[in-house]
Amino acid sequence: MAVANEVQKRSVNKKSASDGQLERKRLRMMMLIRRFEERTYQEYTKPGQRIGGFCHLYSGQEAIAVGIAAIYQKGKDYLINGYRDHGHSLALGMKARPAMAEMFGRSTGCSKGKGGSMHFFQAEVGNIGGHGIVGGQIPLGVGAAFSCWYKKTGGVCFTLFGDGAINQGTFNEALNLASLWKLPVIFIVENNHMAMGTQVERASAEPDLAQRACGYNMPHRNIDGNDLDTVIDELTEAAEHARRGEGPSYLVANTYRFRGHSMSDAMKYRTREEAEKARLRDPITLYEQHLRDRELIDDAAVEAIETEVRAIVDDAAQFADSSPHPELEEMYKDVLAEQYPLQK
Ligand SMILES: Cc1ncc(C[n+]2csc(CCOP(=O)(O)OP(=O)(O)O)c2C)c(N)n1
Ligand SMILES: [Mg+2]
Repeated sequence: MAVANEVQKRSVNKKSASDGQLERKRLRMMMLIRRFEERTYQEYTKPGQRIGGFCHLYSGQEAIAVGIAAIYQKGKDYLINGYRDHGHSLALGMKARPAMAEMFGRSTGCSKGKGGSMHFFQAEVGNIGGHGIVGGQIPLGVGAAFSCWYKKTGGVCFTLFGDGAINQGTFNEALNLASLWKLPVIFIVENNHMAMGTQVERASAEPDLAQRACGYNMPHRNIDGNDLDTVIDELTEAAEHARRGEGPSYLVANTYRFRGHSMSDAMKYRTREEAEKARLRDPITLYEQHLRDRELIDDAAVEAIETEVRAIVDDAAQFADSSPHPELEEMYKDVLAEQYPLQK
């Protein structure tokens, strides 16, 4: 796991409430995402499998989604993503029930059961998916940022993609235009160091992925994507830059995915030692320890959160399982959105 030029800017979040309520909320959200993903894994793999299709879990990368949510301005901002999208949707406020129902392909799901794991959307909060084509979302994110600029909304578009996606041609087109036109977009590479079974070093001629943005005349840096406070600080800076009209930034959030690429992955491309070492930097454990050091949380509080998120996810699974499948006539509906809700 090469993490070159890593900027470790852990700092105390000065804006947070002194009683730690905000911090506990963030820890809770990371724990909810983890629980949701682990339950999804169980539902996918157990006999009588209720979840089908492609499914990519976010376990290990939670600090990035929760860091974005900490500074995201609902009603103004957009978030666009690849297919590893459950965590971001939950962090932006999607309830576990419609999220799990979407996994089960039920009509009560966030995409009415027609999108599945890779196509979580929640248009009313600017969550514009959930995209299965690697790198396809990068220019779409620039388009959303263009609309923020054109309408002077003050919004920014958080555009997320993986380390594998930066080798797609769309990356070049999107970064160039965004910088040339100074669009309010934050490019966030979720660098889990693997694209399916291919390590970054085997796919990128320049393994320091921050260097990839050198030719686009925009701020670019590596950040510790497992440290929630660092993610928040770095994103705050990038968002202020964009909201001031100074254009895009490019952040490489270095992290690690704990599970396989998708559900059928024997993970022969990595050693047990590598995976175990990565677990030592589990973003949830790191943040929990950080809150303990600051005496903002104790055993009882952590246990209470664990119990709560378990109950939320159990309820979501029951809800999903008892929800109906979409009717056949639903098949051709929602294919084209004539008007996007935020454009009203
Ligand atoms: C255009 C395109 N090519 C290939 C694929 C198959 N594919 C799905 S995921 C993936 C790896 C992408 O890895 P990365 O961008 O690092 O994201 P991660 O899965 O690590 O989050 C590939 C090659 C695809 N979905 N789209
Ligand atoms: Mg990757």
